[in-house]
Amino acid sequence: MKQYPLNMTCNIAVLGHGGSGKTTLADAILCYGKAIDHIGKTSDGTSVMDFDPEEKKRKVSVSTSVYALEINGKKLNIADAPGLFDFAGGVSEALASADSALIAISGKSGLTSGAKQSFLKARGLGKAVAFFVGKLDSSHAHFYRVISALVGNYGAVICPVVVPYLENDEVKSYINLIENKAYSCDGFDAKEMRMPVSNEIDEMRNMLLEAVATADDSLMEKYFSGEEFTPDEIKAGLKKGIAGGDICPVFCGIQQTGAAVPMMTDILLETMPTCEDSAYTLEDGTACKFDENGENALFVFKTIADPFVGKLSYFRVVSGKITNDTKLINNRTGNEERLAKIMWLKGGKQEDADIIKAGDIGSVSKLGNVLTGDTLSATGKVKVKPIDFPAPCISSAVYPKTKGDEEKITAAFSRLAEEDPTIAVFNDPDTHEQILSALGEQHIDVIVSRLKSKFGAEVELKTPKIAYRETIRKPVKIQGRHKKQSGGHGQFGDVWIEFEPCESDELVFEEKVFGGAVPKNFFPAVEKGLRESTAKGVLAGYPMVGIKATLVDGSYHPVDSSEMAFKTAASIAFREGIPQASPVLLEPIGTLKVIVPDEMLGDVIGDINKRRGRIIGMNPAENKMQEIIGEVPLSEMSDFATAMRSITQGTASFTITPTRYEEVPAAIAQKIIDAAKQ
Ligand SMILES: Nc1nc2c(ncn2[C@@H]2O[C@H](COP(=O)(O)OP(=O)(O)OP(=O)(O)O)[C@@H](O)[C@H]2O)c(=O)[nH]1
Ligand SMILES: [Mg+2]
Repeated sequence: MKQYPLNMTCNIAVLGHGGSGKTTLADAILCYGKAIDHIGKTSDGTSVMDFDPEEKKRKVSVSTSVYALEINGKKLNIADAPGLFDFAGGVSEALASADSALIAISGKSGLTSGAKQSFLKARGLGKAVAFFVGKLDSSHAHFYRVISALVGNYGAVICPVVVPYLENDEVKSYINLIENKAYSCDGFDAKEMRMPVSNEIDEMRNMLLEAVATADDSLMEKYFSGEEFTPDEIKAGLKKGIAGGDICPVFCGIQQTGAAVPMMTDILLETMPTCEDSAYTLEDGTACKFDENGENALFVFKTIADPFVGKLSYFRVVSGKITNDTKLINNRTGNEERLAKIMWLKGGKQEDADIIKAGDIGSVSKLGNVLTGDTLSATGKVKVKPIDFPAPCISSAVYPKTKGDEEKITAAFSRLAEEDPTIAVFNDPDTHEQILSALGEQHIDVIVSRLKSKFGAEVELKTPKIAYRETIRKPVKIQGRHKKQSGGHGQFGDVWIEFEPCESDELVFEEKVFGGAVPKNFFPAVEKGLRESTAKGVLAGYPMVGIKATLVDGSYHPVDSSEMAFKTAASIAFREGIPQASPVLLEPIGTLKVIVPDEMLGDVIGDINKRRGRIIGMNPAENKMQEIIGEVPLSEMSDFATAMRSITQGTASFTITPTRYEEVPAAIAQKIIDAAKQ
């Protein structure tokens, strides 16, 4: 592969709603660029971008793939991101590698939540955005409905560039509004036709001309004097407007056949920001230009863990020129890393590279201590702003299918978590379960499947146990007496204990013994007996909290009393006293914060109420969203992520932070107690 200057290199992330046709679009562009010889089908596993076995099996993209392509004398890296929210980590990675985003919208499904979220994410990172309205061959696809929705949502930035001419809702030709010419497209072949007469198309062209006039003062003058723009002027205006965020060009076509894809690709290559136009951000917020002559530095935006091939790190060079055997220092670890063999990315394959320059993307294997988000540089001082990944929001408890596999599973998890920063695996100290947290049920399913296929570790999933606790509500005074005569030495311990509620997780122990009724040296044994007893509550066996125990009286035997006997006496007092002290079950309560679009507020509040949640407050948030703050019992929240996704089509995000314990309502408590007794 040749070397290209910054202004001839361009990295585009393909984003959009699940199933909107992103991977097929990426394949179509690759095929037009002659990198592959036919447009693959994700539905039969023949796409070069959906190369992962999990993607072929599920027929959806699961992670971001990158392909380096030489086209029209330029270098284009395409990053095809997954659309399903479960795999949203891939969107963050794709955007971290790209100068701009191409959002695929299905002409049939329209401007859905996934496309809107892609837009917000891309613009939030300051990336230029273009839209491709595809699948125009499917019945009920309607380009002009999508245009109205885009304008309705984003206003004047929406700028049609290639639009269809429709007769009876069928595409008769594609209009290149820059040239003002019509083409009939058969796959990649385009034949010029007579320009149709259509008010709709005139309106689209006016939108384009207005947008470019607004982007450039000199064009504005020309526009008002009624002069026509030349195609080159329009393209220059587009380039300026797109880079400044004032224009989002809109294209259309059929990705499966390739119709109108060449027209879009050619225009994108001329008008979207190149590496020269875009910038990267350092951790301190400074924006920097990509610079081939600067210090060698690269940013790792994705990692693949493979038990056989080893680790593969995807990187974008931010400055300098990386060659084989370049040595760089990792800013996070301070370790020197040698990049033995650098490669271009070709979907699931790699191609050896000699030099990878600033702005461009490559990969390198076997950097054992390097993680996604790391910056490697000659001095080790460069630190690119880390990627903002979505936080895991759904949890499962993981049990090995085969006893003895625990270590293998833990090792495999840590490898998978290196590959996927949206996974968290930890041991719950309260329930002693291993918990896997991720972005959704399909995400967890893929992780479990990869554990098996990549690491030979089989696991079973369960709903995580809830860390209930028990406490008492009223004081009680009780005797615990332990007396045993078995042949020679007997055992004797006798205590009177007052139990009462208090504000402490740990048992609070005091003694108020008069006249040596219980000798001092047995106090620790009494305390130990009580403390050990609190580990298992009397109702359902959950740890007891909020108890104060005072040793007030007792008696002893000069020969038969022992520490063991007093410990046993104390535990008898506990076992008999606590059931009389109105024991109750406590459940963990968390603070819930949900960000949700205005129009879905009612449905989300309804769902929270159904889960015994309480709404505490509401605040307006950015982008026509509201923040709901509430308190919820954690036991009701295991499927909250799934419910939110279906109620809000994946537009809501939320966090739950455990805060305190509260009494479980009686009817529910009884069910928990009954379940514990089984
Ligand atoms: N009618 C029609 N269907 C298409 C076209 N392109 C893709 N599809 C179908 O749409 C479905 C999804 O296509 P993909 O390319 O996998 O979509 P995607 O956006 O990459 O999906 P995810 O990555 O899983 O979100 C597949 O069944 C394709 O066959 C098209 O141009 N026309
Ligand atoms: Mg895909």
